Amino acid sequence: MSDPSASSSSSPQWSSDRFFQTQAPPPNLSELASAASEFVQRHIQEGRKVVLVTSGGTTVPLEKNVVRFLDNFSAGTRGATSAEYFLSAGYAVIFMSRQHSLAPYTRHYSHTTNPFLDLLADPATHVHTDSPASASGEDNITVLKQHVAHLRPILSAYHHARTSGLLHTVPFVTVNDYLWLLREMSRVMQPLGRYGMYYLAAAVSDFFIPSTSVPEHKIQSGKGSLVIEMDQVPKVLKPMVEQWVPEGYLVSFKLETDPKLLIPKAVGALQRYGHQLVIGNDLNRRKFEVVFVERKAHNPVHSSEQEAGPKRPAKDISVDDQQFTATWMRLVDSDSSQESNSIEGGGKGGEKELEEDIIRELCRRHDQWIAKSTSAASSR
Ligand code: PAZ
Repeated sequence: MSDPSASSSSSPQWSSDRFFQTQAPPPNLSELASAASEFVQRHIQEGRKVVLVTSGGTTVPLEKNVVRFLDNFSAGTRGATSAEYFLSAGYAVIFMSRQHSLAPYTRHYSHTTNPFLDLLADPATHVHTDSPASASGEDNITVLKQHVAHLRPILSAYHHARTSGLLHTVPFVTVNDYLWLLREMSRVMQPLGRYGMYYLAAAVSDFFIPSTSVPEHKIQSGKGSLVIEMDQVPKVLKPMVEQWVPEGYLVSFKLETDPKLLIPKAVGALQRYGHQLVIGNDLNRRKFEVVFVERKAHNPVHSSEQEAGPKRPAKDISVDDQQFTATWMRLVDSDSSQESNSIEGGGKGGEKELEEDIIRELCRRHDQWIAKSTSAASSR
């Protein structure tokens, strides 16, 4: 396969209009849209804030009858974990995630970490003593005692999310489906105005293959090396901010592997798209360290609003006469919590999750965003 970065200069730039005019939508788009619309309308009536959480990686199929596809590393941990904290904070959540990636609550018992069957007693050796009817072990399967304390609150929260109607899931697989669904979910959430938040944590491919260039059948070997040309995915954040959900609070993520690029790229994204916040993370440090990059006016520490939460030291950045701030957030027991401009939010060995602090900060910023837009609207 050729290096996509080597060929990107010759790849045409796709506008989002051209993409949506020429690339097919997922076949079930209208059903997914009407189910999501019903969800949003219910929460608008109940006066609840709604957040769209995108999560997991997207694929780029190499054939229409897909045998092979390009993928990325994301398991959807960030998105699934964040969705749980948004639910605890009282949000209704549209969880738009890669099919079969991690999901809220069940993520605690994925097949690799904590395989579910490992939690259960072996029915052949375990005797139930509480009820004569189940003494044979045929009617009941028992969770091993040492796992009950961990499982119980997760199970309660899982059942609450299922029965309360606060969690709505929307699956995607390919990058094309992701883009169509992002536009559709934005349209559906548009009536929420400032009460909608958009938390884009999915790892979305930067490149795709236009449908006219995707072969129908399995690519055959025997003709030497395989060269794949990919086009750049259209930058949909721009129409999202300007047209789809202009009043919403929009948070994107930026992943880099070279730490030097993180803040400049995050600032570049804010300048290009004009949304509210970029959360930067390094591939290998993403579980315990992120950086919030935002316009100075959008950072509650720098705003004239009354401070509600903890003081967080933010580093000022000036680019092209515009003022930005970078605020690090770390789990305290990480090896790099020594820098002066950091939020210390962590706990002991793996118990505390960084997403708890991320979501708390976002809720605060979103509330401030709502208050500001409400007072701006009433003074018009
Ligand atoms: O899914 P995960 O928890 O393993 O990784 C999360 C993440 C690194 C994909 C996310 O935090 C992120 O940075 N998403 C945006 C990636 C990007 O397109 O730059």
